[in-house]
Amino acid sequence: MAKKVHIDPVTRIEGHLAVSVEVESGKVSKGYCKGEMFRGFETILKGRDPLDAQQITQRICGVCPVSHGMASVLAQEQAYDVDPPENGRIIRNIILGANYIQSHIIHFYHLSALDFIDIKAIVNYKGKDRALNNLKDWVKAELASDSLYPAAPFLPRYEGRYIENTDLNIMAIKNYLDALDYRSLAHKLGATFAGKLPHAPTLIPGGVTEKVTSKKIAACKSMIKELKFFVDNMYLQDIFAVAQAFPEYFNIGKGYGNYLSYGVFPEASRNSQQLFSQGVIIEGDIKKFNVSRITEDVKYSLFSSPSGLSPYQGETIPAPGKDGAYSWIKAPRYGQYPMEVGPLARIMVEYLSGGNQVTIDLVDATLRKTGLKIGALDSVLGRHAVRALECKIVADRCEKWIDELKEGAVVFNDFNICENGKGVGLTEAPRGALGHWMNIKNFKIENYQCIVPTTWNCSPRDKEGTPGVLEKAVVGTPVEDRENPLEAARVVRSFDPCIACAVH
Ligand code: NFE
Repeated sequence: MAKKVHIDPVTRIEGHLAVSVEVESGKVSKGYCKGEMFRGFETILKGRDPLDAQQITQRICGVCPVSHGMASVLAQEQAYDVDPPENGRIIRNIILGANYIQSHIIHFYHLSALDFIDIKAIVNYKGKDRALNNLKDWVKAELASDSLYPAAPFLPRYEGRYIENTDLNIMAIKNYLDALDYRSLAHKLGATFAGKLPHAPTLIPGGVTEKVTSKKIAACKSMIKELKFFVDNMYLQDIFAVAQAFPEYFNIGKGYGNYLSYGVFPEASRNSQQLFSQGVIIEGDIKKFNVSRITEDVKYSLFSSPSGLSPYQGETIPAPGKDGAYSWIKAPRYGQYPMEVGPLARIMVEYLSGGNQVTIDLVDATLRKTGLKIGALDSVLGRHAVRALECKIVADRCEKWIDELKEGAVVFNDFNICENGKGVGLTEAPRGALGHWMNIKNFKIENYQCIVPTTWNCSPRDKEGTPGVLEKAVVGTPVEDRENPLEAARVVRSFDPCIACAVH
């Protein structure tokens, strides 16, 4: 008989998520993904000045605000028919690139690594590193104390099999600590042109407000070099170390194999080539993306609006207590398909469409090194690995974008807000495909709808009863101990969920 197991709350993610699974014969047979909070940004935006949108929507999240600001200015640029000049485009790529780097670093080291690394190994540290000794002394003192939760937030944790090699654990813990500084450095890199971070005031329709100076270029060059060093020598190495210790996680966490990428990091003006291309993969076939195929279902979501609406007509009417509904996350679908979004989707679209050679070569080198086939990337470790590869691709490209900046050249093109109009801004946040749909009437926002990466990945069932991507990926996961469903939690974290965004 199936036994219910609740991971509630899912810790070490952004926002409030509960995942319930049914376990039969030691494996997950069903999964339910529950977004646990309503926020209401789409309602807040109604009736406001359209130019408020890129500032207000950035407050949806502190981790991917740049992407929300970008989606909002792209929607407005379509409505006002304006494009950024070259310098504006490149500055945006650098700010967004820096945001990817910090987001991927925090996801691996500070949110996911403790699924695999044994933090308790620190008590056996014998070296002279000051930070490690500080951590060791603190953990020992905590464990000897009568605190209710000693060594929180590292402990308590789901118990199970963690890395057993002490040196490997210590190396990863050292990188965990260093990653705090590198993440901060990535924010400094982005803030050089963002004005400040995490919420970037510089983003406006038509470009950015921050000018290019030789001093800023020099500062950015030195920061990106340091970040590249960390990504190449620590992040990628730690991912391979985890992969060697847990090879079975290339077979756990398989999704539908349907991928959606809107494309991101334009390499020339609007609708031109992008570092990561736009595309859709359904049942192994790469297809041209068609925005009109996107709709949202709410049968199992706590909203009273009808299912199947296009986001331009989308409604957000909360209905707490709705019969049969179990999540504050809507269920976006492409046609009838639940689509996986994120680094895996971007890399799969790029690889299968024969796109950017740098990406293809890096994926091929990784497959050679691990002896895996491309399909194995559709897994827990595959998602972690391609996120790290993507971090490298973005960091390397960022260095070149900095070289392409032109001191003193214009950073924005002027525009007029339209009296009536509409626009969709499609971009890729670190966690995947992000769209903002905006209707303008009498110079005010009439309707605003966001479909966010974690809304795609963590959706509940749709009107046909088809489970969302994470709900599908967790099925089949072996759970050794129902009191410690560590294996299922690893599947959940591989998606890097952000529920703050998903429930927006
Ligand atoms: Ni709140 Fe986000 C990203 C967006 S996730 S982190 O990346 O958009 O849904």
